[in-house]
Amino acid sequence: MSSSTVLITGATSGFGLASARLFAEHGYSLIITGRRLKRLQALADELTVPVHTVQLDVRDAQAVSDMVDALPERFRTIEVLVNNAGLALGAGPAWEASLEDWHTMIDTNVTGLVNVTHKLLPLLRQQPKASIINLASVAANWAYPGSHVYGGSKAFVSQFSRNLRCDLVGTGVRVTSLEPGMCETEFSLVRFKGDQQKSDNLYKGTNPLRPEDIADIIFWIAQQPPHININSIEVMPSSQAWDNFKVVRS
Ligand code: NDP
Ligand code: 8X3
Repeated sequence: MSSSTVLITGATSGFGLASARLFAEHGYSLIITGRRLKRLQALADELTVPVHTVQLDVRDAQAVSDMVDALPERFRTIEVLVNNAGLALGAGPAWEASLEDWHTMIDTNVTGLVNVTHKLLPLLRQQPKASIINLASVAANWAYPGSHVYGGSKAFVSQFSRNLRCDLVGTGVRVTSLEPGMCETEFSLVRFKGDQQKSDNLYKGTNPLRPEDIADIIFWIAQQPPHININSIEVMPSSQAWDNFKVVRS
C-alpha cells in the first residue's frame, strides 16, 4: 500500500478512469481531473482512498495553475503525474478536416499537456522519486491516413517526453512516453463525433486492448525502483500491426 498521491488528467473515462481505480486499489491518494464533474464525483464516491476532484479543462493554463495552487496540503506530495487527457477528432483526409478540430487537438494534446507538466514540475522535483507518464500513441511513431494533426500532436508528446528526460536526469523525476495502439474506450466515439455505430464497427472482431490493460502498464511504470526509467513503451493488441507503404501508379 502507498501513501503517495497520483494526479490523473482525464479521469472521467477510458485509461484515466481505469488507472484511477487501480492506483486506488493500491492505496494511493488521488487527484482526479476532467471536464465532466458528475463522473468525477461518481468515481470519488466509489473509491475508499482520499480523493480530490477538480473539474478542469487542461487547455486553460490559468485554471491548471489555480488548481495546483489550491491543492489541499495532504494532496501536494505528488509522486505520479499521468498526463492522459487527450482526444482525436475526425479520421477523414486532411483536406476534409475542420480547422477548429485541428486546433482543439493541438490545444488539448499539446498545449494542455504542457500546461499541466509545467505547473507540476516544481512539486514533482521536491519528491525523492517521481514519475511523469505521458499518453502518446502509436500514431506518434507510425503514419496512417486520417491521423494528420492527431499523430502530429502525439509525436510532440513522445519527443517532449524524451527532451524532458534530458533536463530531469539526476533529479529523481522519471519520464515515460506510453504509446498504445487500438484500445476500446470512448476515444473513437469522440473521434467520430458521437457515432456509436462507427465506433463499434472499428473494434468489432478485433479483440482490442482494454483500458485496464493500459492501467496495468501505467501502474507498472510507476512502480519501477528509482534507478530505472522506462523511456517508452509501444503496445498494440495482437490483432493490430503496420501496413505497407502506399504507392500511387499512373
Ligand atoms: P477517452 O475518450 O475514453 O478519455 C479521454 C479523457 O480525456 C476523458 O476523461 C476526457 O475527460 C479527457 N479530456 C479530453 N479533453 C479534455 C480537456 N480539454 N480537458 C480535460 N480533460 C480532457 O479516451 P482514452 O482513455 O482512450 O484516451 C486517453 C488518452 O490516451 C488520450 O490522450 C488518447 O489520445 C490516448 N490514446 C488512446 C488510444 C486508444 O485507442 N483509446 C490509443 C493511444 C493513445 P472529459 O471529457 O470529462 O474532460
Ligand atoms: C489512438 C490509437 O491507432 O487510433 O491513439 O491512432 S490510433
